Amino acid sequence: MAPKHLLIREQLLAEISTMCTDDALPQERDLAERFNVSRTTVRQALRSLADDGLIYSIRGMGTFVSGGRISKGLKLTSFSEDMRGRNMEPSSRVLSATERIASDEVALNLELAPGSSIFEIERLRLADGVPMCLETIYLPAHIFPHLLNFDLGGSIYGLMAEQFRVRVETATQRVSSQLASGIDADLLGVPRQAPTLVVSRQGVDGKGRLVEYAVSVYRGDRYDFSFAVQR
Ligand code: 16G
Repeated sequence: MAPKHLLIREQLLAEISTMCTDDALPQERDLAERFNVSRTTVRQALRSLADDGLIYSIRGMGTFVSGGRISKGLKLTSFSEDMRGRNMEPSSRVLSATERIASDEVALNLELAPGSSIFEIERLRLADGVPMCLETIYLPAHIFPHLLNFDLGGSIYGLMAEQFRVRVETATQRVSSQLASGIDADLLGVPRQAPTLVVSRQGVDGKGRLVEYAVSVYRGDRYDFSFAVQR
């Protein structure tokens, strides 16, 4: 059986999806009583929901439902995991998938020698059928042989793990803003020149190899990024 805190997380997730932004969750003590578990277990479930950006706490006030945005934290996750964690069904429209020689920018970001071969896959990512992000990923061809023969409409991280035993363990990310071009705006279903958040990721596997360079263009109205900072 799944650990208790995961079962409680699932139940709370179902409740949160019917609640409105900034609605208060019941007190820790009441949840512990209702689920017949310790407060430590309740706290564990709440912490995991908070880590995923679904709820937030204000000291002395309680815990509340986060806004309609997907809040990205410090956890390394895939698009599919992000959506499923929020009870949404991920899907993709593959816009293009090719094998080519890496451009200078891509070669630099994957630390490949000039002239190296890469796969370039461009996909529109949707949640419950609603466009969320436009993603272009570049993968070294020697690490993922015959990649284009596989179904690219599902989770690429799932495919990497199952077919190639490669897992992105750490990543360096850069976030910038950009006004949506005409084509991007049409695909994302936002007005032209709408603000977007562009996140580039250099993904490193357990062996320390750069296995992915990805550029994701997120709808500015659906995403935010939150970090704990320290002095
Ligand atoms: C995320 C990653 C992207 C990765 C994708 C895999 C960021 C900024 N980017 O969108 O690098 O390729 O997930 O998702 O988080 P998938 O496994 O659902 O295809």
